[in-house]
Amino acid sequence: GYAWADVVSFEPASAAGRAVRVRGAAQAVRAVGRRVAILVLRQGAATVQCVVSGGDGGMARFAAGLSRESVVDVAGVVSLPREPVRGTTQQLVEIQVEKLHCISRAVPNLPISVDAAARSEEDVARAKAAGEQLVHVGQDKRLGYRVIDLRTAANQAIFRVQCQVENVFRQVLLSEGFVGIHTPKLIGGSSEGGAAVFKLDYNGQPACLAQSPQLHKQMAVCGGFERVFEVGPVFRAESSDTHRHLCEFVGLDVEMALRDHYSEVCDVVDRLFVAMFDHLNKNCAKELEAIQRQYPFKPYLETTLRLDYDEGIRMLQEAGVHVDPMGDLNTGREKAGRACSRQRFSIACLTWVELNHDRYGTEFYILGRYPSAVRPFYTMPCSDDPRYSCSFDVFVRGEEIISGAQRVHDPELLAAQAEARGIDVSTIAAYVNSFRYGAPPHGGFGVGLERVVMLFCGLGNIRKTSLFPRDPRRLAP
Ligand code: ATP
Ligand code: AMO
Repeated sequence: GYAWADVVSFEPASAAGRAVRVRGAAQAVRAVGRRVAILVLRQGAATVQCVVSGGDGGMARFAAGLSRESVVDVAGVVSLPREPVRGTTQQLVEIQVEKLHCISRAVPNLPISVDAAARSEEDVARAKAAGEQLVHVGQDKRLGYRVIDLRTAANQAIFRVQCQVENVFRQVLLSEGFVGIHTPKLIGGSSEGGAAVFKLDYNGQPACLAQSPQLHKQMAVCGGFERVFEVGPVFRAESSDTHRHLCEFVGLDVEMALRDHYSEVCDVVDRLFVAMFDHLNKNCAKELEAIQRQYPFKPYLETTLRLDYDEGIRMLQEAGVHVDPMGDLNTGREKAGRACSRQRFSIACLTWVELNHDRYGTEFYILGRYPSAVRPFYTMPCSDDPRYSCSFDVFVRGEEIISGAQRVHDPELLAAQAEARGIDVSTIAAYVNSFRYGAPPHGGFGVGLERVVMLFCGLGNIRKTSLFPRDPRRLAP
């Protein structure tokens, strides 16, 4: 009999001569003469060549007629090819097919081909220079047929890397005594105070989809949990299409009791992300290589740099870039970026990335002590100068991946800060009141999972790191 086998686990030495049964997608089929067909079978990111021959050529003709991406079962014997097979992940083994069944037929004219979706910009440019016509499939079309698009080697790798990011986040925090929680996503008011909130009707009461677990993760700390984390969906009614905003993303959130200073939160960020990048470089080398083949990027530099906002502004000014010392560095940067529409980053942002890279040899940095005016209502002002706040943002390659801060745990100050920002305090009364029954000083941070993967892998567009992205226009598939 033939034993079920996985393509990825074939070892040339032990697999040769084994009678196997394999189910996979017909990635490519071609006839070789009248009696032989070559079928490339794909399972996940692994591919193997199958040789269909023998008899009167009937099975080879059937194979050659299979539509690409049809799901097929082959049964046969593993053999060692005379030369390494080109274009498959299993180059040192092939299968001599004895039986072939089509399990599920794909339509003959696929809306996009996996080959075309897997092409790098360089491949297309090279072909064009050589006078060849290679179809380029745009991102929008690829996302429209995401089920096919996800089958490329780079996409298979991106979501394996994403899974590792989430896993390291949990493992490191669990090892530091944090407890995982789940907060409600249906809430009575906006948690970030911004306009970007999805409103809905909750059995007759006005309600919102949570813009972050902010209020309830703080309430969990008030509830006696010293250190909590959450992995869950975050909803933002973003109205403009950017390369880094989604309307639904996966939030990795942390909240913890503080002893002295919000730098205790930065310490957790530091340990967590250095461990994470280290883990990815060590354990996801194959995946990173597959991503790099389609989307080339520079290797990551593994140290963290910590600077205060003022120092960052000063560095930029010394480099001759004009920035408002009390304005939002992020927003200012974005506005400049928008003005020159083909350029993703402004001069300030590019200069900032280069300054840190050249002077400190890193593209990963924590910028602290932001001006209070550009931070959310729940942020603790600095005790020495309330124009500044106990807050920070974390950047990878010049773009934000994390926001964090110490929170106000005095209910009167909290209500006053909310009101000053035009928030109706009655919509967050339960939250404000939870600081009336004894509340420890605390702080935390929020990370966007898709942004971490996008920036770590240098992917340039957040849609690439969301399985089925929800952007301002896209609600399907
Ligand atoms: P983040 O979560 O990164 O802090 P945000 O939602 O708080 O982002 P800001 O960084 O304050 O937003 O930027 C303000 C607005 O500028 C965003 O809502 C977005 O619509 C727009 N924007 C952001 N990045 C870009 C960009 N690269 N190009 C054009 N517009 C952008
Ligand atoms: P903030 O609004 O900065 O902070 O969000 C935290 C992190 O979430 C990611 N992010 C997004 N990712 C994809 N699409 C979006 N539209 C989007 N918006 C934000 C970013 C960002 O750094 N409550 C605070 C966090 C805290 O202080 O604990 C908050 O939500 O990676």
